Amino acid sequence: MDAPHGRGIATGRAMGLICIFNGPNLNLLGTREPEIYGRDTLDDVETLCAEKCRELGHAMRFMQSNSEGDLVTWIQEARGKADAIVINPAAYTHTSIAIRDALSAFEGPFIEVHISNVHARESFRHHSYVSGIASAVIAGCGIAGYGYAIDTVARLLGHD
Ligand code: CA2
Repeated sequence: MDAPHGRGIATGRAMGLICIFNGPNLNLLGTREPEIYGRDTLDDVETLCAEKCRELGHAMRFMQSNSEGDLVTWIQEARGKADAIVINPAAYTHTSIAIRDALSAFEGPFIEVHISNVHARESFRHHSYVSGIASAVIAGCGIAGYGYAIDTVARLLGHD
């Protein structure tokens, strides 16, 4: 239900910005490996996130890149602007100290999301460079995990 009891800008409450960052190959979502990632596309993920942010009265920035440097730059740019980050670093989860270092410099909470249950897959997906500094980690819930992450961010920010 939409803003029946004081949610969002209609009531004059300041909207916090949530940045949602997606790593390499997530632009292919819905085109291959539906048994692992489902049939939803990245556009569907963006729509889900936009609806959840609107419901909770947050502004949203949703981005995807196949480049590690883009992700590092966007995380740096979120400093002082975003209230929280939701990130699916995709394969960089398992390789990137640079993304971990950028996230450690972000002052707000961040949540790591994986569509699949990485722990039930190949052993190289069991280690994450970012989980140890994340406020929460969500894996194996499909694209619904992004919505759970936004709910969790709103609770952590005291905006739920
Ligand atoms: O489960 C997740 O969300 C992952 O972050 C997805 C990454 C994978 O490397 C991580 O281990 C777990 C892969 C994203 C690529 O997604 C594709 C989707 C369809 C076709 C090809 C790739």
